[in-house]
Amino acid sequence: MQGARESRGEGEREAQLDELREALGRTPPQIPCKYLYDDRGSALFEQITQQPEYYPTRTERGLLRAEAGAILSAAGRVEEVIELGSGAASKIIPLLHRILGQGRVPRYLAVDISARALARTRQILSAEPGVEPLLLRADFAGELALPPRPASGSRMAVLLGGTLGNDEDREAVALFANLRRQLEPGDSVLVGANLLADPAVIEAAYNDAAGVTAAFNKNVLNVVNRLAGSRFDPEDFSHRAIWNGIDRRVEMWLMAHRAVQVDLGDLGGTLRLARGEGLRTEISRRFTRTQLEALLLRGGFLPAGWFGSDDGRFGLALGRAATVH
Ligand code: AVJ
Repeated sequence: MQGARESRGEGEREAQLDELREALGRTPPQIPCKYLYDDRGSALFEQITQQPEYYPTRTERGLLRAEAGAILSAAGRVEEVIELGSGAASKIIPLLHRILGQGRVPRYLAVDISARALARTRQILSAEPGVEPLLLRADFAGELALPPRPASGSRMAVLLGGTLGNDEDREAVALFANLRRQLEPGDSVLVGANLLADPAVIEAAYNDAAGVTAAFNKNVLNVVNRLAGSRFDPEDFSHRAIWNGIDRRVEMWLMAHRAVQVDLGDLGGTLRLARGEGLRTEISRRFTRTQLEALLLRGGFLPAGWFGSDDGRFGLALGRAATVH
């Protein structure tokens, strides 16, 4: 058993090294954003959500609280909520309460790539009598080993926090299509997404005065160093987050403030960057309702509800799993 576990860990590391090698080899070089979320990164992200400039979490939480009833009516007899990227599970409680209020006991399956995030999920849910959380550590972009369906009622997958914004269209459609294959007609997906807003407001959210986002961004270099034995020095890089109005997304970069040559360890070779060149560590897109509904449709979900915040900065799209012909 032990051996099997070790070889799985080793296989996982090899896959991560391949992925990093490929991403760092692009022009410009990139680090996939999921590497931002080691234990420290997950803790820093939680701190980001508490910064005054970072509006998405607050806006989405308010929206979910206000619309929980309407969302559940539109989704129809939900017995199980599957949260993809549960993190600190800070936003899902009103939905679960509403199901409890309808006299049913919701099942709550939390899926996250981070063991620390799942531990936080369990801690937060322990204050919620009547909800039995199931925890699944997995990369939800891949195949999910879902437990058997509830005996009656439907399943609702939720992807909150604007996580979808990290994906290009192709990846977003693949994510929905993959999810659709694991659901039945009548099940649904609820997607929280950032919408177009004033670029100044958006840029401020990714350049908080306290520097938490900068620390979060630079931490990814420690994650790569630990995984690959590479020798990035976070001190050589500055945090940069800019609004790209052509592709309608925030881009997070780590810019070298001097010429650097980085020994890439087990990734092999050396990464050379001139002063002012950088690595892209994240995209965070801003959508329109039409765009989101088109992505859902392409992934096999029929648009079944829309819930927008009063300030227009955030929206929740409900999709219903379409019958496959
Ligand atoms: C967790 C992906 C939604 O894109 O706003 C926050 C991550 N990056 N500050 C986002 C993030 C920088 C966040 N998501």
